[in-house]
Amino acid sequence: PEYQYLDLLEHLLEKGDRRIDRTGVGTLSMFGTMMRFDLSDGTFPVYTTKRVYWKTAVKEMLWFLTGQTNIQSLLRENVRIWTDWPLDKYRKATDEAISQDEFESRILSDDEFALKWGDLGPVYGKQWRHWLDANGNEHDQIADVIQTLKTNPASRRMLFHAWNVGELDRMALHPCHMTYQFYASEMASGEGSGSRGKLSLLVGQRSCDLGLGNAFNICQQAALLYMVAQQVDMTPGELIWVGGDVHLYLNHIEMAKTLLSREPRPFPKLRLARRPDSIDGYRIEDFQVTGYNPHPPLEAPVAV
Ligand code: THF
Repeated sequence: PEYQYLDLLEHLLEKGDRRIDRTGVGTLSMFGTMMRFDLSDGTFPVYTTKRVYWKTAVKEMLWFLTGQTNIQSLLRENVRIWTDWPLDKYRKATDEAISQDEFESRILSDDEFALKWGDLGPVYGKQWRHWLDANGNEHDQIADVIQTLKTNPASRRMLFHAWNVGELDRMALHPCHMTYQFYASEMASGEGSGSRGKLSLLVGQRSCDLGLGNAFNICQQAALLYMVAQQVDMTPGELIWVGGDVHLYLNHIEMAKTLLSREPRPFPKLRLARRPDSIDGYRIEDFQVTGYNPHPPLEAPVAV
């Protein structure tokens, strides 16, 4: 279960540093934390003390992997978690009192409108798949990591990064989860078993909304590890998550207390139904999750 997560919440409630953040909402904050999740037995770390919409989170990860940055393709999958930022920008630019529903249906039905108002700038997908270097060459960091895992898995350079300094000012939001570093172990003991070893993933996240985003981040990063491990014929090892500024928004405090009052339950299991030919071939239907029995959902506002 999610005891590491609940411990962080408890620590923030008791000892968090209270400050006003960029969004003006205010947070309780701490600096420098780690959580480790062992995925080697098929565990899928979806928190249970409230219902987590893990399909939405995995769809967001699949969207990152497509390299796209426009919310139109997310909305086509009925994922609405990124709408607030373009919507906020649109309202400020036009002074139009447009509802979220209305804005989303315009993005979906009007390609020209989507092009103008739906793009988040060079965020995750762009940097992961199309990082543009000073010579004008594009780099597919995901393909490079997978290639290295296949050919030189003892490498200490298997990582991809989203913090492209020169493009930060054009992003709707600076990347929160930034570095994804892979590590392969037990490469010899896998001989004969069909597995080339055990694959672990360390994620470095500079800023973490513990009440809302973290539940999404952890399960989508686990999903990524399952996909990459499958592509390189390894078995999933550990997901190690390192947080910089880890915070609880002040308007999530009641929710946090409710989460802490609930008894966590065992994590569900994940099985990939299919082995696509490449990392680009995964669909949401491939993620077969069993044994997810969460407490009821809790709603919390997102700070924009
Ligand atoms: N900004 C803030 N303040 N918090 C974040 O978690 C966050 N993200 C992304 C970018 N900026 C952020 C956006 N990701 C939800 C989940 C993830 C988000 C944004 C919003 C959310 O509202 N979740 C609800 C309902 C989900 C649904 O409707 O399907 C939930 O109850 O979990 C962190 O990467």
